This record gives sequence, structure tokens and C-alpha cells, in this order.
Amino acid sequence: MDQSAGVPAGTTASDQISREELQLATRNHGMPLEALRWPVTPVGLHYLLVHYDIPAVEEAGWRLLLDGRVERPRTLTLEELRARPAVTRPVTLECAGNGRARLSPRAISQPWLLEAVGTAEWTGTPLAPLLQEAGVAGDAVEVVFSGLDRGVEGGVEQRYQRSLALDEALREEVLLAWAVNGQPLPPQHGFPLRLLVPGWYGMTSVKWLERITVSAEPFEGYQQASAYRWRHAPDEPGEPVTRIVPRSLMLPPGIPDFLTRHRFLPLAPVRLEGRAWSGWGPVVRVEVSTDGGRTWAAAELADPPAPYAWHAWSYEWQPPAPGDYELCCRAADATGRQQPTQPRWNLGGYADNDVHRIAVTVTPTPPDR
Ligand SMILES: Nc1nc2c(c(=O)[nH]1)N[C@H]1C(S)=C(S)[C@@H](COP(=O)(O)O)O[C@H]1N2
Ligand SMILES: [Mo]
Repeated sequence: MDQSAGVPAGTTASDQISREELQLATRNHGMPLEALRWPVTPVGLHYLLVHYDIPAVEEAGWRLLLDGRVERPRTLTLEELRARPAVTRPVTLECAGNGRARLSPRAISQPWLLEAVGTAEWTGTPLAPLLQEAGVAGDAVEVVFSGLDRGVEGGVEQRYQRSLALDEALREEVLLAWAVNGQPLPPQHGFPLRLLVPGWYGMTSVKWLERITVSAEPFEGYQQASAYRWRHAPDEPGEPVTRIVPRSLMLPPGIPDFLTRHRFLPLAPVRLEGRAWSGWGPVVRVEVSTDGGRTWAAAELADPPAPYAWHAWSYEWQPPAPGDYELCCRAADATGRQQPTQPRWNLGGYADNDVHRIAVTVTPTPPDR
């Protein structure tokens, strides 16, 4: 059967992962879900997404250029940036493509299942005062952030660039970050400097930052106008993908089968736990189902985390009998946004946040001693 019949260009309905997807998957790793255990993800377990090649940057020759519609354009060394007021904040980053490989047909791109997330403690200096000191012109509407990495995507040669509306760029939580979990940024996470936009999907947080340009026109670059748009057909302009919609994930309980990752649990009380986040507002509710989503019960939320960090939750479960169960979790935030039961299909495979489901088998055997 021709599996491409009726499938939009750039997507596939095949169950098979292609060579191109595997190539991306071996470069860009996810966070193993057992790492949900840590409130702050160890750097090596944080997900990674690099569109092109990791640039090799020498701190000595590197400068940040701030130009465009400002009265006083300037260049800054890393030393000058580090001498400015610094803040450290835990921030949950999630890739907009998280969940993509679970859609059908799926975009042929980085084939994330659910693991494109992590929470790190980022250290940097707020962007807003730098912009204000430079004197933003009255006709400015956007700020364009350019990385040093170059590639070809959608047939377009480019450097990685994204923009933010001026009012978003001036929000106090937006940082120029040079450290993660107390260490200088490693090469793959943007050394020597990256933008960090808490609450927004990861594509906004430009790594290997080299230039910040205040602009009087909306930016029409590839990553803004072509990629990261919510569309159902290739000829639609689509809606821009912006903030992170709510998601919760469960730390997979018990032990996995090596190949299928199916889980096995002994017949004994078990504490189900995980984390939940939203870029729109605080998470106010997490619910758990142990019967595939037919019935739901409230999970317990830990103390509220820092504003842009994930919220820990837990639920005590007594499996009633040996057998197969589908464990689920779903979150809702203070704006009323919540996780849907069904995937939210779209062409690029962005912002799909349907409930997390884990198939488990409860076995009659007692746990190993
Ligand atoms: N310069 C540059 N910045 C980038 C990217 C990139 O490829 N180049 N990838 C973006 C995407 S799609 C995501 S999800 C995040 C991933 O950040 P991380 O690898 O530090 O987790 O970086 C963003 N910033
Ligand atoms: Mo991403």
C-alpha cells in the first residue's frame, strides 16, 4: 500500500522512523522520563535541540552586538555582560515539537515522543535594562535575536534567528544567560550566551547569541514566518506558536521492558509522581486516572515552585488486583487551559499536549528483596 497517498508534503503516515528522523534523533536527545525525579534536571539529562551544527565559539573573539532602532548601538564582551546585575532562576524549557512523533501523519522532523523537556537553573542578566540603556526608538516593534549557527532549512540558507514583540522582549523574566546549573553554558546549550524566554516554547530561546537588533518591522525570517506556525494545510499562513500550553508527565513507575518500555509493578501500594507546567500561568490542578481516562482523581500538588519552573505532583495508588492498567495524568493552569484527551494534530506537530498515558502490568509476584 502506498502510505504517502493523501498525506501532506513533509509529513509521513508510516510507522517506520526514517533515516532522516533517526539522524536527528541521535543528535538531539530527550530527557529520560525517570529524570522527572529531580526538581532541577542535571545538564546532561536536559533535552537538547540543535537545528544545524554546534558552532565552536572562542570567548576571546566573541562579542554581542546590540543595534537597529536604538539611539546608542553597542557591542559587549562576555566580561561586560557578567559584570551586570545577575539573576538565577529555575526555568522549564520544552520544545514546541514535543509529542510530534505520536501524531499521524507526522511532520518529518525531530521525532520527539514526550521527553523534550527539562528544568535548569539559568544565570544571566535581564535583557530589558540593556535595551532601555540603548534607547529604543519610538517606531520599534520587534527585537530580532540572531545565533551564530548557520544551515539550510526548507531550501533557505539562514542563520538561526527568531524575534519577539518589543513588549515581550521587555518582560523582566527575559534573560541573557551565560550559565546553567552553576556552570558556564556547555557548547550544545549555547556557549557563550543564549537568550532565555521563560514560558515560551524552546525555539524562542536563541542559543549562541551574537546579535540583538531592534526593528521597526515585523521579522519575516524562516523560523518566524515558515516554521513554528500552527497550520492544518501547507498553504495556510497559520498562527504563530508562542507560549507553552499545559502538560504533565508521570515518572514511569516500576521497571521497564528493555525493548517496548512497557512497565511492570508488583501488587503493592505505589506513589505515582511527576511534574506539570504551563507557560500561560501557574498549574492549579493535576489529575490522575488509573483506568485509561474513564475516571479521574485529584493529585496532590507540592508547594508552588518558582514562577517558570515545573510543579511536582503525587498520587498514592493501591492497585486493586494483578492485571493491566493504563495510568494517565493531566494538568490545568490558572487561565483555564487544560490538557485534552485526544492529540491536537497540526502539520508541524507543534504544541500537542494530550494526556500522558503509561501502560503497566501489575504482577502478583512480591518485589525482589
Ligand atoms: N541558535 C539556535 N538557537 C536555538 C536552536 C538552534 O538550533 N539554534 N534551537 C531552538 C530550539 S527548537 C529549542 S527547543 C531550544 C533547545 O534548547 P536546549 O538545547 O538548550 O534544550 O533551543 C532553541 N534555540
Ligand atoms: Mo524546539
